[in-house]
Amino acid sequence: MTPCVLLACALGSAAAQAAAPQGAARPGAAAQKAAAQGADSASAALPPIPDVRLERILPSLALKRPLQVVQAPNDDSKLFLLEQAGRVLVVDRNDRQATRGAEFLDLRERVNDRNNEEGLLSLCFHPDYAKNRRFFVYYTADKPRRSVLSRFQASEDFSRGLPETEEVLLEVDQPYWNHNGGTVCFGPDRMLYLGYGDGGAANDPHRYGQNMSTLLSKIIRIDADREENGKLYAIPKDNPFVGVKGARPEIWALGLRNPWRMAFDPKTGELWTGDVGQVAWEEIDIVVKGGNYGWNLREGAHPFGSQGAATTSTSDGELIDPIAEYGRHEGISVTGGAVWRSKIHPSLDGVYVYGDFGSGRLWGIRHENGRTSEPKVLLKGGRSRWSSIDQLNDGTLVLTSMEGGERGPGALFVLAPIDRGGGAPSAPNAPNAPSAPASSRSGAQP
Ligand SMILES: [Ca+2]
Repeated sequence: MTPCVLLACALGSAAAQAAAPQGAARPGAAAQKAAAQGADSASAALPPIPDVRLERILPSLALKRPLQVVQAPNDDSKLFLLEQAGRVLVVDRNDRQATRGAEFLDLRERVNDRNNEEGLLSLCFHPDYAKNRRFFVYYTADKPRRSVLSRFQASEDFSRGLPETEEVLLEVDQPYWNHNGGTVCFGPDRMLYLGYGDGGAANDPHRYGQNMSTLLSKIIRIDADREENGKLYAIPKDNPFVGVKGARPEIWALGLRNPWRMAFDPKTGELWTGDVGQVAWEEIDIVVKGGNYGWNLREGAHPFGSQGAATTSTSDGELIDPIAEYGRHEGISVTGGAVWRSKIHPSLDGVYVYGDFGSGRLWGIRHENGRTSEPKVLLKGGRSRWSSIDQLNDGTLVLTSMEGGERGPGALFVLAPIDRGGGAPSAPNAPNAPSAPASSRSGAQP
């Protein structure tokens, strides 16, 4: 198994990419997509995206391969930090002295994190967590190799997640170690969404992308508050493929290669994802009900493979191109982000922030009322290895980096706009953005 074939983003390409010139933003992806949809692509009609700086938070905290930051709906003060090996730590978000988080959950004995894209990948709390103490976890396990979606309950004082309360909702066999997708989250409709990758290897060898009998390569939507047919979840009646012969009724959207992070915009209800490409194009998608995002017929907004050469639709409908994409001169493995929705720094309101795990580049993009802005490069690159970008309860974002490589300490950042008008900065003590050359990075993506 050659890593440069298997990973969307191989180590080999990471080195090559590091030598490539930074800064040459590829124009036109968003405009091209918008034009294809007949939308008004004029960025000028949308508010500008401000320049930003990164501010480190919890600077003394020791983290090992941090993968996600989430908050419980009943507590804005704490951050739950996922470590890939299977631990969840909890810390006060403003504790600049914190060196260790308190352990909320330890699933290391159940989690298989042997390979780069395996491990404890995502956690989300039930919207009624304050009442039912329920939360959901997505991880990879072994013997057999599979991905697991489980429900847990917290202790009565909410200080601990209780491993013994695990109830497995869904297990999906994983043929290979990579492309496990990875985000579980509730939508504004209180349904539970989960993104699966194509099962791994290269080229989607089993052609799961367009195969409706598997959950691989799909985003699913289930009702986690009802049980039916002997399962711990129910199928929402308005799911797009209910009653379609041969299709799993859990499916909400299809044709994703490896949706690494997805998030709802709490204002518009739109679901955004970053879908990791194979060798050429990383993409950002807005996921709609029943949407087909093209894999393995399309990579980004381009044909993929012999069958994809002239394909823009299937018998079931159009293949949906991304609203933004970038090539290997800008990065090797996209990390989908989230939309800023906060009265804190209103100039960022509505900006979707996403990054690249390999190059450390960071972008912002707007998409409103059918119009899409050009992506703006917020950070050209550096030693940050963006593993997750998550929205907190207050609508601000936390950016998680595995910087430091395999055994590095990891780091967490928040964003602040840079005031070009000469006024006081909106947030003090910015320790600044990472500045080491991109070539110093090592390791591979989650
Ligand atoms: Ca696609």
